[in-house]
Amino acid sequence: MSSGTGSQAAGLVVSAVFLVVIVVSARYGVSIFVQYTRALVSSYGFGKEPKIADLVRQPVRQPKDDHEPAYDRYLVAQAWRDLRHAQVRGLHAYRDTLKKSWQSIVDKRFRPKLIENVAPQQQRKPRRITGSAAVCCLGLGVFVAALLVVMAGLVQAVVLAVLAGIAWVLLYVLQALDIAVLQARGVTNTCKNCGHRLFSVTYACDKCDARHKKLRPGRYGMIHRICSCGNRLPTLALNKKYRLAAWCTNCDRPLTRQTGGSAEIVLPVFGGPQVGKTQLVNVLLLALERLVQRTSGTFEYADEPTQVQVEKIRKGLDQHRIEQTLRISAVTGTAVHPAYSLHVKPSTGSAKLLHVFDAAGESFRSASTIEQLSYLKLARTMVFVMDPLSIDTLWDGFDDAEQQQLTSRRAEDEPHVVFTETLQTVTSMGINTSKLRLAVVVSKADLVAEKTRMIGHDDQSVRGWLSSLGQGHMIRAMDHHFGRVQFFLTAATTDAHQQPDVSVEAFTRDVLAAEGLRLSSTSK
Ligand SMILES: Nc1nc2c(ncn2[C@@H]2O[C@H](COP(=O)(O)OP(=O)(O)O)[C@@H](O)[C@H]2O)c(=O)[nH]1
Ligand SMILES: [Mg+2]
Ligand SMILES: [Zn+2]
Ligand SMILES: [Zn+2]
Repeated sequence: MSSGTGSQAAGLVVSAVFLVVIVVSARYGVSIFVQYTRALVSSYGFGKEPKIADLVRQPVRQPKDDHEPAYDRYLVAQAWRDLRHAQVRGLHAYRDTLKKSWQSIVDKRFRPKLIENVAPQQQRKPRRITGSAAVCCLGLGVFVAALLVVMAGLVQAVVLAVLAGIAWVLLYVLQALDIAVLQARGVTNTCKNCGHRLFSVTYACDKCDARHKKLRPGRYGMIHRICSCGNRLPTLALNKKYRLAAWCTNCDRPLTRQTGGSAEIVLPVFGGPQVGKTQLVNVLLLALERLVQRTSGTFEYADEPTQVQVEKIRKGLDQHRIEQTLRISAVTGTAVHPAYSLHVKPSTGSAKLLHVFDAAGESFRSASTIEQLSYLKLARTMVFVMDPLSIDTLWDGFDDAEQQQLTSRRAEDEPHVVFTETLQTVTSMGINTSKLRLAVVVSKADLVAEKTRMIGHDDQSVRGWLSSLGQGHMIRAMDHHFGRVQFFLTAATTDAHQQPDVSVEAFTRDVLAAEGLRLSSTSK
């Protein structure tokens, strides 16, 4: 036998041994890894016996700090709990399979079971050499399986992290999109109670009333979130979240229905005490309802108080009772009256949420109440009401009997005094009046009808009449400080058929048209 063939044979033996070692080790490694994978698959809810992780319920009905009463978004928390759960179960499977393989080697090779009724010398002998080889193969298999398991774990974590990253970017994209759409449509959130414009609003769950302070795409959900009660809430205006009841984040009082769903018109009505602001606003509400109906649009009170107030006016439509109702609301009102709020959807064009603020003239005089006039900053049009009876030149033209009769309805302060005070207040609030429209309403036209019989109700005629009464200086000041000034002469009364006077209707139509809400009956 040559040394050549000898070394060839040795080479063959080594190769054969090597192959056997590889095959046996691979068998151990694969069986461990297969068991690990099975455990993973069932942990993620697949297969015949799924064993998913428990959903962690959060007892967050009373949220603390910045926690919202809602479940975390899947990729924020539960996904990582699921991953951990799957890995733990996978590793248990790994350990159990390893134990079983070890036990079987021990049983077969090192401590073979005694066979009953067989003589001791004929019992199976321990085979320590092949046993040790099997242990080595098992060690190798375990090592390779460990590498695979670590890699599989890493891949899962990386995939999850990438998904979470994508979701995180998407959140901001969604948020930005929602804000952009709202801005393009001119949608804002104004509190009718405190007069603040709000950047964020508190929403209430429509099932359990839990308050959600940051209902937008975020850690609790993308386009929806699950409230702690299990109810699904939309997180975007695009998703109509404005249909939920909402609360002001500034004064904690309720916002009008569907705030944040349409563009808003903020209309402050100001002037001295007794000039006729409240009466004008009330008749304006009636006029608006009529205008909308006539042009086949839709009209809806945006909240209870507005509805109640209008019902009151309608019930007491004979003049005496109107005045009584008005007097009550005028007395009980503090510096800040909650606005009257209405949703108006014209037959053509987009819907608007209109807030009419009846600003008590008195509040313009006190620095402490000016704080409460923040809604003035939101207005594009201001309505200044003045009582013609308070112009001395006109008043002196009435005889004693007439004066006696009218005196209870006359405002004391002369219009130019009130206007100057108001202008000072508005300017001190940092409002640039040159960008604003000013609608000047000369009220109580019915009471001065005798004096205005020859005078038209259009802007130029009213200006001419007021100038003739010595008000030219005030008119020039108005034109100087405001962007556009338009004069109206109105009788805030209703006729025998409970219809508002045409003068208020014309005023309402013109002022709202300038605000982009067209309600002209000719366009029917
Ligand atoms: N006849 C008539 N009376 C009016 C008119 N506007 C206001 N009044 C009366 O003037 C008084 C003061 O009105 P009110 O609206 O309470 O004034 P405010 O203090 O500016 O809110 C009340 O007696 C009203 O009935 C009007 O256009 N015609
Ligand atoms: Mg009033
Ligand atoms: Zn809820
Ligand atoms: Zn508020």
